[in-house]
Amino acid sequence: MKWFHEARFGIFVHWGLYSLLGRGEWVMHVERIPADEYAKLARKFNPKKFDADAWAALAKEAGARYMVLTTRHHDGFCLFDSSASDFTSVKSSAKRDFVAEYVEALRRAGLKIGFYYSLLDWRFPGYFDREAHPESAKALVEQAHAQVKELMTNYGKIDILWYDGGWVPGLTGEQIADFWRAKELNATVRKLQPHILINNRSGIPEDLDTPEQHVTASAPGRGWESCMTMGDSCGWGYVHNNPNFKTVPQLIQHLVTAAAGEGNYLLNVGPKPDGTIRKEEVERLRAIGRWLSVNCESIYGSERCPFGAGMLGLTTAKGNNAYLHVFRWPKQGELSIPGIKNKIKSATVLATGQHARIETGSNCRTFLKGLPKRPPDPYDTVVKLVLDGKPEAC
Ligand code: H79
Repeated sequence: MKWFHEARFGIFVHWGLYSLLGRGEWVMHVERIPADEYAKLARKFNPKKFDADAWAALAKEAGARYMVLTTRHHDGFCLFDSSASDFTSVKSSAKRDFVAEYVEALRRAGLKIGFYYSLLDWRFPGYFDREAHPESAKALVEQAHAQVKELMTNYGKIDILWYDGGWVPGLTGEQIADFWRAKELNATVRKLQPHILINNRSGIPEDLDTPEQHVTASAPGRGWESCMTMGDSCGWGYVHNNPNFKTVPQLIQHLVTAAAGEGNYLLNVGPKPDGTIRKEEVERLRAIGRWLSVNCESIYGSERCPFGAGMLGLTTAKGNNAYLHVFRWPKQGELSIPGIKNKIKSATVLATGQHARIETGSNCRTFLKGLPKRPPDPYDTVVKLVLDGKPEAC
């Protein structure tokens, strides 16, 4: 878990046949497109501009430390070579193993490597009705075992296995793990990839909780990672007209909220069918990267801080340092922070290097003065507090 806690920020990539339609990754199911009709998209999926090095370079520019790619989503189409299925990018018009290209590019860039894999596959009637189609249900589970083994065997060291689609109609809790034979599967995964982190979506908690579309911390000591879309929540895959892209400060606040709870933020992009990443996403990732280049020490390897930032934002910590994340810079440029027990040795604005004058009042009140009236950083001004020991609240 060490690298994972150091990382704090990853990029999720949803990309597959559905990208061609531009109505999100659920389009086949929601629009009830028959499997044979949907499969014809494989003939059109030939992304000439796909460049895994460009994806990796953008992730690095954003300050992310890892990526997670949909090696296969609920439609069953694989971006990798599989002996368990013909419905793959290798056996259709592209004739490329995109997972292999992705892995090689991430390794070159020094990024950690995550594989998203959907256990469910809408093409199997046995997924929807196990009793009517027992053979299909059995084949579905066998395919999942075979493909996870391929992914864990053919691409060298993999850092995260991100299951999804474990949900099975009518089953709950342990029944889900039993249906997928997840205990057996994950034991095999760990034998093949001893260092891997596995998420909690195969019916077994494993290493990581995965809040989706919200940032909510798990109990201290438990690994967690919030995944979110940049635009409307129904579209992880490319959505042609996506009118509600979050603003840069919203995205930065999500990242800081995750870091404040000792968790990670997995921010999604949905590349276009040609493999390029749209302007709206590129711009936002670059802006986050610019912010992180100045403020990274408050994020990477962050710890929980026992005191907050009052009305102004959130706090993170590391060792004897606390970081005030001021999202809402106050009118007179004087910060009022309640609840700090420590003696503060210095208070510095990371964006400008300016030192604040420190005054303390009764009731454990701290005032940071002499700062500008306008926010030094329009997104989140981080003030680093060097303390006399580990942060303590009063
Ligand atoms: O891969 C992404 C989603 O496709 C997947 N998990 C993330 C990481 C996911 N699987 N299930 N769900 C999300 C929740 C299901 C939401 C739905 Fe809908 C509500 C499916 C149908 C109605 C949202 C709205 C998606 C399509 C319409």
